[in-house]
Amino acid sequence: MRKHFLALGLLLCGFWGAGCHHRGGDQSADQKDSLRAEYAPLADSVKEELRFAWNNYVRYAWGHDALRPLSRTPYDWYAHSLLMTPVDAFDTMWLMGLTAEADSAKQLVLDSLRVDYHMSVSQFEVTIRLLGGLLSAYELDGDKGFLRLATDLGNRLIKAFRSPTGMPYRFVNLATGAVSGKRSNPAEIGTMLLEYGTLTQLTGDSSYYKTAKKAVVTLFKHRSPRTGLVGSGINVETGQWEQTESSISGGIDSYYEYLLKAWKLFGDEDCKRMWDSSLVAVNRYLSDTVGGTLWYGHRQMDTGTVLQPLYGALDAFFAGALAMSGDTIRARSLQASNDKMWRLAGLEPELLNYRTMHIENGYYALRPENLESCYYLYHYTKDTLYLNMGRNFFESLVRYCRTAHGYAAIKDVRNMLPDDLMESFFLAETLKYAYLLFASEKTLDFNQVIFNTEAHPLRIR
Ligand code: DMJ
Repeated sequence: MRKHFLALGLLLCGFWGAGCHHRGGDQSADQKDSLRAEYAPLADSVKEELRFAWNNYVRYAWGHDALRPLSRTPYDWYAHSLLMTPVDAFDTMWLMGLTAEADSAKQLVLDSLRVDYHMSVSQFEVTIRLLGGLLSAYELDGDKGFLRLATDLGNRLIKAFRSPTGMPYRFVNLATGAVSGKRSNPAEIGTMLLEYGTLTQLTGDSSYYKTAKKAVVTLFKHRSPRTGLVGSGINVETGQWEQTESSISGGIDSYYEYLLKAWKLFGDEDCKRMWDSSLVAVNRYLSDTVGGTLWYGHRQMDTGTVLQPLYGALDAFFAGALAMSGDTIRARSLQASNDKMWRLAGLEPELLNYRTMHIENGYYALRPENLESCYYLYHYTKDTLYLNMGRNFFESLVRYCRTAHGYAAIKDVRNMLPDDLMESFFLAETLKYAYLLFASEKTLDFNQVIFNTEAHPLRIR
């Protein structure tokens, strides 16, 4: 492994496109791509909005997990802060070339992040935001302090997998390893492969990936023998399904995403087989075409019976996954639906009945998935349609969600009233994908990385 670290240090500059001096974000250097040059001012605007969001975090929530922009107060998930926003935002600022801001986040994280508090945390949220953020920070910046924190955190989180089935409990106490939350779901069981696999590659300890993969294989084996679908609630002690509603929505979404991405990131052929087989089931039973428009709804996992024609902001990731898996036709079609969902009220709702087009839940949490898919669609098709779509998404974010002291979620897209929270994923994901969509491709070499579900780029080896 020692050899590996040396090699990594030497290679860090070359793998990230922009090179160490620029730290990314130098769109003007992209002379060859005149179309991209037209969008460079938009990339600059996104960067300014990130700076604005970060400055308000610094001013009103420094040292805490997130900012409440309306009350100008900090928000913490648990009794102690885990510095969600600085960890989540670091790589975005690094890629944008916001050097001073990235340095301040780095200092805060290295000086004060503690991962040994006596408190029970969501192993899923802490894995995707913190572990993913620390690993990506290490791969970009090279400071071993990030890797030390990531390894310490990984060693604590992995205790969540000590269940009779090997599928992780939902919560783990960072200090004691005590677990709770036996009723879990595919997303919270299957969204650790990329982070644990990267930790394995960086430390040489194979147990991280083995543990995460065993849980995913177990979950996959519990799919319905008849349809191949998974449900939305499973008991990790007994392996019994407790909620049999199947969808690509929240609670299941990133389980599928990681099957595909673990194959891409690690070349894991088992994951490819599980993805291929899951995709057949999802397309067969969950896809639903209404008046020529493609959606993915909710079905009973064993019978495929239609339960609800629901689709929402979280489901929007699937267009990008389809594009990444090579199905550009379905990907384009689904991204057209994503755009339609966004335009319905001017911002996308959390949940939509796509048959009646009635908004069932109008909350908008500053979610990234629609912009994320737009970024993938543009990458794979180079169709300017997606640049224009992304421009509209970004402009409506500025129009409706920007407040005097940061960006705010929206209580209901039918009245656009702001809610007092700026989630860390707005800085990790939403603005990162917007920036990468408009910026020079030299900012980040797409073919060298796979983004974890929180948009932290992890390097393909
Ligand atoms: C993020 O934390 C991740 O993208 C996760 O996979 C889903 N929820 C949020 C963003 O919407």
